[in-house]
Amino acid sequence: MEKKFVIATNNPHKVVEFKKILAPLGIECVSLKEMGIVCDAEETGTTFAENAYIKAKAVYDICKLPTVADDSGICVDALGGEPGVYSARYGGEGYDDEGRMYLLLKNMEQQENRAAHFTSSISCVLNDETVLNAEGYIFGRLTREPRGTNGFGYDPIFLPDGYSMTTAEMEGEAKNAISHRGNALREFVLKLKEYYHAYSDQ
Ligand code: ITT
Repeated sequence: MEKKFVIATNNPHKVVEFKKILAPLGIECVSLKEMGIVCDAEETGTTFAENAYIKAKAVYDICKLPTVADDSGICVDALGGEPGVYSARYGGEGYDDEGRMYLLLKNMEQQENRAAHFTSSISCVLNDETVLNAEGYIFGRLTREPRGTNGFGYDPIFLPDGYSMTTAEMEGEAKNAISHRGNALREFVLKLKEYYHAYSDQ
């Protein structure tokens, strides 16, 4: 089974999470930085899955090594699923992660329905013929104030169902055990194993 993957992301927080989630499953992750690859593919898709594939394929085309990408975001029920695939670009230019988080809180000020979920779509370009996909979710609600300094992005305002801590108050391992990215990557590894099982039986 392939055990080494290039991680097609420019987000250093994702790199840390990929490594922590996949190392115990026997998979080594190598970042773009470690590979000396510069690639920032334009995310022209309208779904998480499309954008994940665009990012993985762009890096695979450069290095021809098994490559995995994540496209993710937070979907808020009261906002009809926004910011969704536009989570990293919410509010347009001029906002950083913190600015986007406060913008979301502001846009949610009048809303009593705080339900939200994160989605992570994983695309793995394994070779010229094979692409594996997986998706994971975590459901919860938005707080009214940021809490915690771990994680990134919208973590300080996301309270998972059944927990009293935001994902930014959790230690990395606790977040990864229940997160959208953790769930998607664990499904991806199952699919990878199935693929190699079927392949080795042929
Ligand atoms: P790459 O495209 O290079 O992977 P990115 O950060 O731009 O990096 P996305 O396009 O997938 O990645 O945008 C995802 C955004 O959704 C991210 O910037 C955060 O704002 C938010 N997000 C995704 N996963 C998150 C998580 O686990 N915790 C908090 N916010 C998250």
